[in-house]
Amino acid sequence: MSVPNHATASPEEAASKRRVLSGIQPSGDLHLGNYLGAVKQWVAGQDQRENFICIVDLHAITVPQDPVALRDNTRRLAAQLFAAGIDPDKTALFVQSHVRAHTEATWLLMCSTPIGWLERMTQFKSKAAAQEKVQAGLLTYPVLMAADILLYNPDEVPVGEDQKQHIELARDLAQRFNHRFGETFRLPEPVIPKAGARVMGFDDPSKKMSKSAEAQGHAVLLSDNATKITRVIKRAVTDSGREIDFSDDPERAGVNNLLGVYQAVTGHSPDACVADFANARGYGDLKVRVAEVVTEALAPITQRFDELMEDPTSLDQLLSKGAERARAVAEPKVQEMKAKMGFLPA
Ligand code: ATP
Ligand code: LTN
Repeated sequence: MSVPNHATASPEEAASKRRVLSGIQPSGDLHLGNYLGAVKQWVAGQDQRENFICIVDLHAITVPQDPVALRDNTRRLAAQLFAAGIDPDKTALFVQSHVRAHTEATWLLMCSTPIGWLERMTQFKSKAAAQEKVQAGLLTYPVLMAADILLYNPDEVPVGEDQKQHIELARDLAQRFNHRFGETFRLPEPVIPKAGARVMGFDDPSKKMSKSAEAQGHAVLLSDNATKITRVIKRAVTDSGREIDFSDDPERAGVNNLLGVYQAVTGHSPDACVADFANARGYGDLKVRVAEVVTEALAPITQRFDELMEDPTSLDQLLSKGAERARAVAEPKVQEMKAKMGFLPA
């Protein structure tokens, strides 16, 4: 029996499913934060939802990119997503630059975006502070993200906590457009997972785990082997206490992060997680156990990733199939925008 294909389902079938749209940057191998905060949710929802997942290469170039590395990272990310359980028959996984409607809609939206709204974005402020020269694309990044979302009229936009402000901006832009040109966009809703919503760096639990951070010991990657995973987690920065409990005390952020990872991987309730460590002799025991559950969860993903990377042609074919499905939704939407705004039909 063939697997039902939701992303290419009949209009009636697709209409009965909630549509999900999310995006992820090809800025390096996926880490535990991406997996627990985003990818796991996409995989879990793909049977009940109509899923669109966009590899946002156009967002990646808002900071300097080496062309060879960008191409390699885009393929590696696609392979890691498929390896983590994204099923090409159920989810339209596509590359943003393959669907031109995204750039076209960005310009249309940008022309009614107040600069002040963009300058207020906390991600812009922190990324701009880290660059010697700030390019315009870094400022207009959230408008491209709004286009990614609004073109698909999604019911849900699953993201980590850090992206909430960008979704609110997309809502504001949608409202503005609807008000000025008539009902066109659904107002997007962020869906933020509770456990594992924000995984922090193992080297510095005050900073979120990030693909672009280069420090050794910062992240566990989906491409890491058991030895590396264990080494990173065993060296995780913690305080000098002994108590293993959830806490929002910044001094205890390291232990809180390890427990949060444990909770997200095992799916246990917070109380059960704390109870699991009632007899632990200290943070060493916690680290050993967290390393075990993480290694076990990632082993099959790493293996599948290696297999997929051996056949780039098939990988590219899967991506072009995803882009075709995305275009079928995004292209009519951008045409609707242009017609409402008064552009002459081509
Ligand atoms: P970069 O360092 O290039 O900004 P990133 O690691 O922050 O990358 P993104 O590509 O920006 O990752 O995000 C992909 C998805 O993973 C988003 O839904 C984002 O909110 C989520 N995410 C990223 N980092 C974390 C984290 N540390 N904890 C939980 N979720 C995260
Ligand atoms: N900015 C997001 C990635 C992203 C996205 C999107 C997420 C780009 N377009 C559309 C959800 C919906 C990030 O850096 N995590």
